[in-house]
Amino acid sequence: MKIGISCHHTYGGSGAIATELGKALAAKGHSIHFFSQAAPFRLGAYAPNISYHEVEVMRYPLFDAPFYTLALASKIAEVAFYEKLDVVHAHYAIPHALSAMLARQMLEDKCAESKCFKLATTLHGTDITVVGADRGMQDVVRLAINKSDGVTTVSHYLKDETVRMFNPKKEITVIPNFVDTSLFYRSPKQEIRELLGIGNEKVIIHISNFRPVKCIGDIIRIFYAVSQKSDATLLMVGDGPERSEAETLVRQFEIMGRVRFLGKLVDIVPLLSIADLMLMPSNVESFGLAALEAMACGVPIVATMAGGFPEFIEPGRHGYLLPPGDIEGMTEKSLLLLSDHNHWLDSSEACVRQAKRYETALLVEQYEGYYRMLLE
Ligand code: GMT
Repeated sequence: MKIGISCHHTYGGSGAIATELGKALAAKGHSIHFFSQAAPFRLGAYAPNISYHEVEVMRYPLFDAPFYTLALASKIAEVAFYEKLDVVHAHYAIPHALSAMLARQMLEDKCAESKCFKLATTLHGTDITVVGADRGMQDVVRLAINKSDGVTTVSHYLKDETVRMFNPKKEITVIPNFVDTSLFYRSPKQEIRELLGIGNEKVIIHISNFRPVKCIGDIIRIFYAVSQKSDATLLMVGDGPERSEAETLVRQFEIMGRVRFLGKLVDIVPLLSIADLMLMPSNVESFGLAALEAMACGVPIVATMAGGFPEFIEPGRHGYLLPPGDIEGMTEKSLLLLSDHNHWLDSSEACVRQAKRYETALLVEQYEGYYRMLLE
């Protein structure tokens, strides 16, 4: 198949899933065309069957804000026509699904309706729960959903939320996030510990784009309480709007020596491989790709009973799920996992087994089947 993939290039789950999907489809022989504002952060080196089309936005003094949505639509229309794309897969409702919809309208006179590409849209989370909940954005998100030929969500939670908020015309299919366990597996390296100046203490990790939904302050509060009773280091991977407040909190708690802010990193496996626990106290999380990738590396999770987490994290088996904001509960469960080695080992092994149920190859097959269904 010839497939266009439109996604965010920035550090985040939707861009990661879109890029890994495209790379896996290309490896199976499909022809993949990525559309983005800059190279998606997980694209990596050249690979056969992959073309990346950078969307250039025209700047003109009259335009206050550049028209990315329109430039993306033009680019999709151009490539779809010349490359005869079968499917365009938009990741995140706006602007990607909307631009693809516009591209189709641009092609109306050029291709017969039956020959034009099918539009698949994957909703990832904040496109519904945050952007979609904004009154000014609701109608445009609804349009993007209803004009897609098919819509998927990354969890049952997100499907239910989408139905509740938008009552879409078509049935939504759930295709969860996935992880390549041939790349994400535990392989602890002493030199990584040395590089970070970590001795024998426990390692707690958090990876995200530090947006308000991630409750970054709660991570610092939980870690502070844990560090009063257990020798531990906290690795904060990623960057975003909540980082400086988190750094201020670290200074207030006087735990600067125990917390490392490492910024945005692409190769996270070496860090996950030395981690004993991942903290994800988000108040909204449609799936939680970072947690799945950590589980593949044998890292148990302490997260919230929110969104899609309960769909793949079984409390007591793969870590623990507590109500959002329950700092005390998350501290207690973190200490439990860090102090009981046999319990940690059982959880770590169960996490690896669970992650294998979300193997990239299995879920990529589901997407291929989904595209075929749209083309029939
Ligand atoms: O919030 C992020 O980490 C990025 C965000 C995005 O939209 O790029 O991630 C969303 O999509 C991921 C991939 O499907 C999901 O695993 C995340 O749970 C989801 N984030 C939220 O719902 C907050």
